[in-house]
Amino acid sequence: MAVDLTRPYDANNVFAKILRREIPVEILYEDDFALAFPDITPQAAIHVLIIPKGAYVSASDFGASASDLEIAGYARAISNVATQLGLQEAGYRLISNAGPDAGQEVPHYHVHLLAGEKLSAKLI
Ligand code: IU
Repeated sequence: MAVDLTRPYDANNVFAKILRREIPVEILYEDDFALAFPDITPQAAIHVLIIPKGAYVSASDFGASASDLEIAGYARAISNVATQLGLQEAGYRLISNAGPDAGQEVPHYHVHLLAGEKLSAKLI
């Protein structure tokens, strides 16, 4: 079911459980602000989810409520993941779905990093 952006953060969502280490994942990157792990249903040769450690439902919630330090730290983490994956030259795509029209499924803010092949279906 698509995420309802009017609802408060649900601490039982799957990414919150991953952050609490209640669900195991292959951790590709971690720092004080973010955690990155492979998407369970990859849509590209490389498909990594990068999530902030704070409890935010969407990009809107994050942008409105996170501290400047968290926002800067998360942006830095995304850059670090791309660098760590060796994608500076080949490039990558970042996508974040927010709410029903975008089809957001997990109510913890996340960015999808897609890479490793020529990506099709360019929407913008
Ligand atoms: P969305 O932007 O909320 O639609 O993306 C959620 C993603 O989380 C989606 O690509 C799922 O494959 C992915 N995912 C996951 O990696 N592990 C899980 O346990 C669950 C979803 I549930």
